[in-house]
This record gives sequence, structure tokens and C-alpha cells, in this order.
Amino acid sequence: MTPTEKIWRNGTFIPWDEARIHVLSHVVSYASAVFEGIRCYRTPSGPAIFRLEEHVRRLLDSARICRMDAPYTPAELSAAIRELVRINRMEACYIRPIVLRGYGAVGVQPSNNPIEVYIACWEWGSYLGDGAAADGIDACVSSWNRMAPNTLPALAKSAANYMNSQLIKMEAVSNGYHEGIALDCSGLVSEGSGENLFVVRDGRILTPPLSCSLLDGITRNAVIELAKDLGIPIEEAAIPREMLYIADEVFLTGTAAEITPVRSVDHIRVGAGRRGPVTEKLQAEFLGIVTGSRPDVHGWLTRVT
Ligand code: PPE
Repeated sequence: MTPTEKIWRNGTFIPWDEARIHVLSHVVSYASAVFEGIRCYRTPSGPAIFRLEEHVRRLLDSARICRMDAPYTPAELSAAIRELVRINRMEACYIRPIVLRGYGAVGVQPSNNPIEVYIACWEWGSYLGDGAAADGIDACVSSWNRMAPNTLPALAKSAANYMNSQLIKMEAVSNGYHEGIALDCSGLVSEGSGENLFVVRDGRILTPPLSCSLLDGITRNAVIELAKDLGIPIEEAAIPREMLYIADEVFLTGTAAEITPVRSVDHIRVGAGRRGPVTEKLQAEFLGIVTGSRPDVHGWLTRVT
């Protein structure tokens, strides 16, 4: 990670190196934080943030689910994010707002710990490796499930959920895969450690519904809209594990991963074992819009300047 100049903290810009917290901050022991991941793209008319409003809304929704009162309005947070990108003179970057419980009392009960908001940005290239977008990645089905309902809130992008993601990812990587795909607690396909999942079979696209313990991904939603634009049938449907082995195409979506094809699952080739035509079409639409070479018909871009 290459540092940028400034980080936004509770309404002011501070130098990157000063964005520190005490080791006994509540968040360190108890993972009491919610966060976002947002991309800003280089376009011919200057840097533009993808679906800023939706990301800010999800951040505040995550905070609400975790009973954290973030003391900023959506408009204030959106303005801070744009200003941060401007101040750091970034053309394209990844933006990470974090709402956390800080230093105060120790113990699970967090009401005497201040809520602090940070926003950082930096340059972040390919999430799943160079060449992943064109060549696809090798994935496995994880031995770790996504969280069961009534354990941790999957719809909240909460730091606590990411120990589950880390376990999925570390297991996958240590076994030689690029990524792990988790099943939900009933054994149905849920999502990747940091991405939503889609399968293509017989010209139809399927993706698991929110009831399968997944993050309501903003890229997922964009892909659903783009498939509709392209006239490709798409639906939310429960996906049994073995569907991954007989799918024509499988791909993952996320802010960091964008749209990444999966070329094998558990060493079983997916389709022809390379990026499929539906995935490629959706990638072209998506990248065309975010980089400004195709019209932003959905109003997904917010210019920074
Ligand atoms: N599921 C999970 C578990 C997840 O972490 C992400 C994003 C998604 C789905 C896709 O959501 P969206 O970005 O709104 O399309 N993962 C973020 C963080 C990854 C990380 O390693 O940090 C991301 O892509 O920014």
C-alpha cells in the first residue's frame, strides 16, 4: 500500500501517519467497526466515484445494525469522501471509510467508547492477481461456512464478519487456490471471502438471494442491472454447491475484485476453463461505464471535481 497525504478523521484532514488509534481502543479487542470499500475511476472528465450514494447508505445501515450512531449525515460523508480524493490528488483509488468504537472503557459493553469516523484512500490495483480479469481464477469451496442467521449480521459490512472471510481466504490460499467460496449454514452457495458470486448456465444468470448470508453487494446490484440492460435473463436463486461444477461460467463481483471469472472450482474446470462470453460482455459494460467510455445511463458516477 502506498500512503497518500491525508486521511479524514472526524471532520478534519490529518497526515496519513497520524491516523493512529490506542491499542486498547474497543475495536481492537472486539472488532467493533463497520466500513466500506469504494472505487474511484479515472475518466476523461476527471476522477469519478462509483455509486458513492449507495456506499454511504450501506455504511450508515451497517452502523445502525451494530447500534453505532455515526454522527454524520450521508451528505457530509459524501462531501468528505470527494474532498479526500481531491486533496490527495488521486485520479483512481480505493476509498475506505471506517466507523469504529474508540478508546474509553474496556469490556464488551461499548457505551463509554467514542464513535470515530476515518476515511482513507490509496491506489489499489487488481484484487485477485494480475491477469485474473482476463484469465480467471482457481477457487475452492471452503470448509468454513458463512455465518448462520442470528449469529453475525451478514448485511452489515462489519469488521467482525471479516474473521470469517480471513479464514476462508487463508485456507484457500494455503491450499493453492486464489479464492474460497463459502456455503451458507444450510449448505447452499453463499459468496466468496470478499465477493458475491454468479453462475451462468444455459444462457441464464443466477446469484444467491440475500437470505443465503451474503453482503448485499453494490457491484452485484450493478451486474443485475447490466444483465437486464443486455437482455440476459438473471434471477436470484438458491444455488447448490454442485451447480458450480456444471455451470457454463462462474464469476465473482466486488468493488475490489470488480468482475472476475472463475475458471475452476475444486480443480473441476468451469465450462471451457477460461473466461466465458457472458462474463466478458458484463465486464466490458461495467468497465466501459466506470471508465467513462460508455454512457453512464444509470447515473452511477459522481465526479470528484
Ligand atoms: N461479499 C463480501 C464478503 C465482501 O467483502 C464484498 C466486498 C462483497 C461481497 C462485494 O460487495 P461490493 O463491494 O459492494 O460489490 N469486499 C470489499 C473488501 C475486500 C477487502 O479485502 O477488504 C471490496 O471489494 O471492497
